[in-house]
Amino acid sequence: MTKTKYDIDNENQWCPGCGNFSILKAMKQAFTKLKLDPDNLLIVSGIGQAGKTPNYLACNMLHGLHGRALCLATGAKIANHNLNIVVTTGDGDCYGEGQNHFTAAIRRNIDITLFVFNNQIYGLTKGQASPTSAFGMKTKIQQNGTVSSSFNPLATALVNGAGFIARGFSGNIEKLSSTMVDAMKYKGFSMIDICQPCISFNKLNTYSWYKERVFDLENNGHDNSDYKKALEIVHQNEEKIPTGIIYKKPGIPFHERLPVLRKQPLSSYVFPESELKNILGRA
Ligand SMILES: Cc1ncc(C[n+]2csc(CCOP(=O)(O)OP(=O)(O)O)c2C)c(N)n1
Ligand SMILES: [Mg+2]
Repeated sequence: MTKTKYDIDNENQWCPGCGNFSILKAMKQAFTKLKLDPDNLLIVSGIGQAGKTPNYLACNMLHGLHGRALCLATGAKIANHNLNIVVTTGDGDCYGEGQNHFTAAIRRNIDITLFVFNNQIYGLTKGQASPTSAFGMKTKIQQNGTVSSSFNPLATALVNGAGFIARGFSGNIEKLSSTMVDAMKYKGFSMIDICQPCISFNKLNTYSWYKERVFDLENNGHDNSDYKKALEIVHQNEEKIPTGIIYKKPGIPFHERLPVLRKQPLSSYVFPESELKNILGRA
C-alpha cells in the first residue's frame, strides 16, 4: 500500500481479513485527497473493534466510553470550530449504547462526519446480536434467533433531519473513499453507514452476500436532493443494497445556531464576571 502521512506503526488487533482494513485504507485515501493536516484532524471513537480505528492513524485521537463518541465529538467541535472531526464507531456502539446521542447529534446538526462500521454484530465481545442484526438471526447468545426488529439507521437519520446520509461498502475502497471525501466536505452532520463483513462472528452477512446485493446509486441516475426518493431508498429491503449518497441538503450547523458560538469557539470565550455574579445572585 502507498505510504500516507496518516500511517502509524501501531500493532493492529483486527482479525486478518476484517473489512475494517479496507475502511481504514479508504479513510487514508480520503484524508490524502482532502490534503488534511494531521494536526487539524481529530478521530473520535467509542468501544468496539471499530472503536480501535483512531489508534491506527497518525493524527489527534480521543477514545471514549461505549456509545459516547458523538458526545465527545460534539464538545470538541464546540471548543474548536476549525477542527476536522471524524467519528469511527460500530453498529452496537452507535445504534445500541449510543442511540440517543445519534439522534441528538443529527437534530443539532453538529458539523462532524460519522463513519459507522456496520458489521451487523457485536464483534469485540465475540458475536452477540447488535441493533442492525437481521430479525431472527441466530447467534451463540440468541440461539433461537433475535426477537427484535432490525434498527434502520439511515431511515432514522433521514426522518430526524440529517442533511447528508450515505451508505458505503468496505468491498469497494475507491467508491467508499470518494463518498468519504463528499461527506467530509459537507457543512453539518454527515454520515456513512458502511456495510462491513465480520469474518469471525457474522456468518450470514458475508463478503459474497454483500457482493451479490450492493449496487451504486450514482450509476442509476439517483437525484440525491429528492427527499421522497431517499425515503423510498432507505426502506428498500436487504435484497438490494444501494450505496453512495442517498440524500443531501444544506443546513445551518450547531455552532452557527447559537449567538455565543457564532462569534467564537467556546475555548476563546471569556465569560464576563458580571454575568457570573448575576447568575449566582451576588450582583
Ligand atoms: C457500558 C458497556 N457496556 C457493554 C460493554 C461491552 N462491549 C464492548 S464492545 C461491545 C459491542 C461492540 O459492538 P460494535 O459497536 O458493533 O463494534 P464491533 O466490535 O462490531 O466493531 C460491547 C457490548 C462495554 N464495554 N461497556
Ligand atoms: Mg459491530
